[in-house]
Amino acid sequence: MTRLFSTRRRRGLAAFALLALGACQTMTSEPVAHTESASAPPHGPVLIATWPFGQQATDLALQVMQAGGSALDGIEQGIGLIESLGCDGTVGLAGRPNAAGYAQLDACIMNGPDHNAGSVAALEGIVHPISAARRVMEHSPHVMLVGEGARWFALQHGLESVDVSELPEKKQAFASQQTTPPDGEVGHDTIGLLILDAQGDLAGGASTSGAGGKWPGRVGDSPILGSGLYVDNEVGAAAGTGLGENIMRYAATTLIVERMRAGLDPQSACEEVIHHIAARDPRGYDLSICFIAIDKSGRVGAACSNDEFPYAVTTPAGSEVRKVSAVQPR
Ligand code: SD4
Repeated sequence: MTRLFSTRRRRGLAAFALLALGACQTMTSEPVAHTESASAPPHGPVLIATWPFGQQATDLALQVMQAGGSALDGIEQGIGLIESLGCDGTVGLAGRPNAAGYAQLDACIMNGPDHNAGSVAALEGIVHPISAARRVMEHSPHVMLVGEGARWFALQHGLESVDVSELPEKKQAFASQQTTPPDGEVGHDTIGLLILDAQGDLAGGASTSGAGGKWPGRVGDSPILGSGLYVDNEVGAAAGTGLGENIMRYAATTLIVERMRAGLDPQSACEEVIHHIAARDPRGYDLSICFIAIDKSGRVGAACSNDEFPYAVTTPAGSEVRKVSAVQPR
């Protein structure tokens, strides 16, 4: 997976201000065996997120919930923190720009108990896309808003924004080149966060700036329900990260949840879906895709097609970054 950990641009965006958490988490542990699946503690939430920086989201989300917030509050604030920090140059407005030189952001949120969801794509100049997604879910009759309409909606709901007056010029300059944009894989990651709360209900969210250098208007898997995120309150939830084009063509997180419904544990479900995609895709296992999943009993799992994959797991009993090796091709 093409990921550039060294570039961290921070633009001093107003944060959810958990300054104590400081910089983006990058430490990882040794890979864990693929059969690993944590059991839920008898009481209390279980949280899982993509990448080492996801631990800051899971830790904050747990704090939010322990202070009386809902799982959705945990999702919004946990992911919002990563959007503010610009971790890994791949989430929020500090994420890598598209081929025309500006950030277009994707985000999605889904609530288990009422199977409701909200999503925004190709959003420009809004600091917290995850908050925009939640507003779409809670304050619109729709599930997904994109581009100008998504920005207008976010502004109507008072969400924090930055000046986008230079964007028309950038768009014009890009359009006037009349060339095909380069292939857009110069580093990308997503914060995906899944929560099983103390009542046994599930929720999930995702946010990303998408693939650096992507074509303007390109939408990845993250805001597409069933691709980058899916939650079924009867069964479990899953989130994806990696090259969205290789996730969204297979509705991959729906497949993971359905495999859990059929009886697989989250770890096996994530692995099986990578095998499923690799068996059909001309790229085989060279897919650059990774998944996390959680089931209704709090078991968690993760798998990645062709790279190591660190992810964060937090419960009231502790918080750690785990790592899985790439799945072994069949
Ligand atoms: C996308 N899946 O937009 C996202 C990016 C990502 O690791 O997660 N990369 O394709």
